[in-house]
Amino acid sequence: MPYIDQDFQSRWFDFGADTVINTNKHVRLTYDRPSQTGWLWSRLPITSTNWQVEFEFNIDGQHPTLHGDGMAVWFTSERAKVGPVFGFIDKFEGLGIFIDTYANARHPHSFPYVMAMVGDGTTEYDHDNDGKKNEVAGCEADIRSKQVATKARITYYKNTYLEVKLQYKAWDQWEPCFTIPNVTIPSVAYLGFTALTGEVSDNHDIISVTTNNIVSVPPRSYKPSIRQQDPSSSSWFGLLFILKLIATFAFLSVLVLVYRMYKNQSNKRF
Ligand SMILES: [Ca+2]
Repeated sequence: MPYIDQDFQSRWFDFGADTVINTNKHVRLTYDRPSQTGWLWSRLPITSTNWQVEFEFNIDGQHPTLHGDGMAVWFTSERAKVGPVFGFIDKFEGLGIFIDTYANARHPHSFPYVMAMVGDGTTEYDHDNDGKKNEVAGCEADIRSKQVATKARITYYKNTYLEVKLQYKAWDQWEPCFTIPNVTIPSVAYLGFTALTGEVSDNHDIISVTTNNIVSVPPRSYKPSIRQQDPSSSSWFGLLFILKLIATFAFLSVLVLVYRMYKNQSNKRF
């Protein structure tokens, strides 16, 4: 899975701050070092009405008990800015889903904690309380340093609901995290991934990102069952298939060329 081409560019995403790309391995938003922040943002906004975003990530570090601060997934009207909310700006407009690995305050639930905040462009993130004032929905999820690949699947039906499921216990076993009814994301929203370390730290990596348009209507209950995905669905990092197509096309072109040359030479004989 090549993340970038030979010019160190990705067609769909760009990255900045402390983000480092290890080609064919991951996009590392932060190293396991203090005071790091990194971002990976889609260059273009999400245009489909209903969609599903699935991404594989990895969070791990050296320290057995103290680690943080966590990472975030964004669907916001702004992009590619650096700030204090898991690496993105405060008072953002849109949806933030935070994978919070460090408890700034005491809570009845454990950490890591995955929570959603809908920003209106003016509300501040309740930093000292791990966003408790802003929390729309959340779940506990033991997603650090797992043997199984850790993934999140976010399904959005406009004005209907948004659902987050996580894979971290077993392969293809999706744990429901939360469903938010009647959530609206800005009509022009960019997809972003950011991470932040402070005094405590972790490696925060993005392994892959896939987006799909959903063309079927949402079911009445909040349990999506059978979905059809339209053929234009895109796998932003899954460029291997396209590369294979290009390679096949190039191979065929060479064949045609050789055949023509051969034919020309044959014609000259007459
Ligand atoms: Ca926190």
